Amino acid sequence: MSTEKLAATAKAIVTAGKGVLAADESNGTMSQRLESIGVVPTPDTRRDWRQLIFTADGFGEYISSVIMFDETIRQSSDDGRRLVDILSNADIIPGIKVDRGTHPLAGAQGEAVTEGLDGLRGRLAEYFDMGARFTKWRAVMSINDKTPSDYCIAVNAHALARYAALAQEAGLVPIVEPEILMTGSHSIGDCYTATERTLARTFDELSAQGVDLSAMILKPNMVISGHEAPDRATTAEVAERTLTCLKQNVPSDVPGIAFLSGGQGDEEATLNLDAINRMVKDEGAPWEITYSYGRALIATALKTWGGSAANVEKAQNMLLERCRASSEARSGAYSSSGTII
Ligand code: 5MM
Repeated sequence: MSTEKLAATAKAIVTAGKGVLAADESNGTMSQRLESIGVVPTPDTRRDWRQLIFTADGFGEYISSVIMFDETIRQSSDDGRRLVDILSNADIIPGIKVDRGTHPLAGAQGEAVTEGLDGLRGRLAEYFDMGARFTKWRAVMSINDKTPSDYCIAVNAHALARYAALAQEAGLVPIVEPEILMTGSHSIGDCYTATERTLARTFDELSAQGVDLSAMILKPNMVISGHEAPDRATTAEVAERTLTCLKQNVPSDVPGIAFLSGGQGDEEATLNLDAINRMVKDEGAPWEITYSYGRALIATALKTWGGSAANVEKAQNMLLERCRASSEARSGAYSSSGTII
């Protein structure tokens, strides 16, 4: 596929007013989420949940693209339509998570490396044939007094770049997700430093491995205090530190940045994205800035559903409400009262 076509898909993923839904929970994570609402996890109940999301009327007004897990891209709705076709027919770009999760990094106590490069070329070709047009790979780094180590950042950056190069070769736009976890009591300053080191190394590797930056999307964490930090930074500080860190470390060739929510509450993730985009309105930025949220979009809807067919419409409305709020925040026009300002 031509670079122009890939770059056009990347731009479509971050198109004005829309963002990405990360519905790529692996079976283990999705099963835990279902158990938390009293639903027995099976392929069918996981399918029912994804079907509820993908068939929400008006979902495509706010969502440009959806990241799926391997099981989902192979499934059909209860009336026999392929889930991937339901997305495509609604003009939503189907994507697929291609990493195989995080594993302990040898020689680095408590740190992890993301695996999944073996056989990746073949898997990418299969996903392209199934209708996927973009992919995602997530690396995770945590903050404590010794981490993230240079070693952990380097191996994950190298793997992210190898994945991204293979994805582009297969005609798929790579979403590159280096995540600094919010777990812990670290300060926003510690998060800034870890994010900066990780982004700098990741873009070094992407360039060294010939990845076309105009045909990829960056999915970073916001620069934010740890969950258990005694004095968590304000929304204004998060916006200021995040935008500064990105401006210093993300080349302007990249068309878009789509944040993960990382365990922020849904309202917190919305307000922070809104504050960042308000700053962008004042001072400008070279990239589109949007969302690629998982938990921040689905948490309330999942609880509302509770596995009952009777609650599907109510849950879809909750989902659409969070999508609409994120869409407004993506333009720096969110007010928690729900009015666009
Ligand atoms: C949806 O969660 C994804 C991870 O699931 P597994 O750990 O089960 O593979 C994850 O990759 C997600 O896409 C990102 O972390 C962003 O999700 P959040 O919930 O942080 O916005």
